[in-house]
Amino acid sequence: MMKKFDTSLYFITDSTNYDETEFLFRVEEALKGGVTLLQLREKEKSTREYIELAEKVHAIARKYNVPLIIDDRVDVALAIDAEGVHVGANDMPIKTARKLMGEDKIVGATAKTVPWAKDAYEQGADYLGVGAIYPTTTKVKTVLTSTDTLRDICNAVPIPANAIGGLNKNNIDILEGIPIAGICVVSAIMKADEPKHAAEELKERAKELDLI
Ligand code: TZP
Ligand code: MG
Repeated sequence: MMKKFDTSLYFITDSTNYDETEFLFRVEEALKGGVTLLQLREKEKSTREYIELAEKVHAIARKYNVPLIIDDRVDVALAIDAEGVHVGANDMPIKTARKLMGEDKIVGATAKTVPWAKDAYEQGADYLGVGAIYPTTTKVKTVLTSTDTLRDICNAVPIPANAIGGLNKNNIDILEGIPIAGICVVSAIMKADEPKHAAEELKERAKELDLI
């Protein structure tokens, strides 16, 4: 079965510092600005709160035909019938996530080395997030990944690989010529004065550079 998803402008949310109304507004603005894939990423919420927010975000994403990926939590993804889940190094093993989610759902994984990327692919990952390319201000346990490693990963696996970490419209030129499928951002859109405009500008720049 062909899963249709487009990782070219992958927006990962962070609700920290926003009330729910403002958060949902920002998410919708980002979708209006051309985000192609959306991830809900919550680290502090209770299971109940995560599910409630995920349902609201899912309803918005559906209006724009954008698949919703849930970070880390297969249970939350299944509970709201999200289109997918993203698992990192300390989350559920990819093959377990795949087994629980089924073949028709999107399972994304994090990879920072070529062997790790190949293993993720073999375990059934549909796409990879690779980084951090630049230091990030988003709360995450990560280390930097070089653009050489990013290029090697893109060439080593047949699934889409996205760059992530500290990326914004002024610094994505570093990715020029690397066969990524797209870029993942949190802050560049989430914390922008105007998330819609930020998404539009980022997409424009990525297209100019022939990244997407
Ligand atoms: N994984 C590696 S870097 C990162 C994640 C989740 C955060 C990216 O956030 P930002 O704000 O785009 O740097
Ligand atoms: Mg995770």
